[in-house]
Amino acid sequence: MIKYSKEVAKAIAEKKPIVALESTIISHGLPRPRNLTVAQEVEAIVRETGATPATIAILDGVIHVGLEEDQLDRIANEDGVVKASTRDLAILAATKKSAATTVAATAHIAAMARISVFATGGLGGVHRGDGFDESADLRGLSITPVVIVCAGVKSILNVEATLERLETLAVPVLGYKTNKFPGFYLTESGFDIEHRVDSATDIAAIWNQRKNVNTSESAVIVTNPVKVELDRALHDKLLTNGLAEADAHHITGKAVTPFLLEYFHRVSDGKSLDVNVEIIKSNSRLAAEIAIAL
Ligand code: PSU
Ligand code: MN
Repeated sequence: MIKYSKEVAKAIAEKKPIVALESTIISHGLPRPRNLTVAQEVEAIVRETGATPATIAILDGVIHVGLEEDQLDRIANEDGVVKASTRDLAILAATKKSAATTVAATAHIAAMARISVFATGGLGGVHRGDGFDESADLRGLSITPVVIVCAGVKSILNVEATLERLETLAVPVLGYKTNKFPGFYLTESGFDIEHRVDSATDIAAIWNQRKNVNTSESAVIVTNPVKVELDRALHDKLLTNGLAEADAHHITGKAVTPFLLEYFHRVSDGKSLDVNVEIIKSNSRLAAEIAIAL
């Protein structure tokens, strides 16, 4: 069911470290034309660090693990590319449509391909507000064995409720060189993390112990705080106004996250975009180091 890129097929054959990368961030998280450049830069960072990048997406109903140049271009620029979660995979395969994969779907496919390390920007989680909206990323990570590197959960979410859900779902959360849960655009979200790790080897040691204690079925979340955060006053203003705007436009379901990210990037005149790009780059570098340590 999986089509591998030439580079990823070679890395598998040679048992080299591989890092899975998601594609919704490219198609629905970053604006054109910068989305394609960033996707290429992130792959380059993984290579420079000594691992092989495997950007995951669905093209014409086929699961791709690793994209050739023209395929990455399709994900970045084709209008018909939808945002797909795990539940959509069979539908896409049957209808031969193309889609970018969310954290949940990418982790699912990475596990299918026996890739254990995955880098993204910010996880999905429990949304703010009265309407019940919880990202499929949470349930997905509770049943999918991957190390996922992120900058926490997106700050547009209810971070406290998301942390509680991760506890309920028995998904371990580690702070990379920090005891504070990162806040995506912000270095700290205001919540603590119990478990700090200081190196890729620390993370590999935890990963390797899981089979001994029979907890190998879930993901391990590694949170990597962004070094230079978005101005806090600007962040809070964007958040309040962005949530009101989403409400006024009756944005619901899977459109909520792309809408809010686009709002942040547009209204901050690209300031939030620069931070988002830094997040993805830094997470990809750390993910490559972890893949090598594993
Ligand atoms: N991280 C980013 N930008 C993104 C995402 C993550 O920096 O666009 C995507 C991921 O694909 C994640 C999705 O799975 O947002 C969450 O969407 P939702 O809240 O609808 O589950
Ligand atoms: Mn949702």
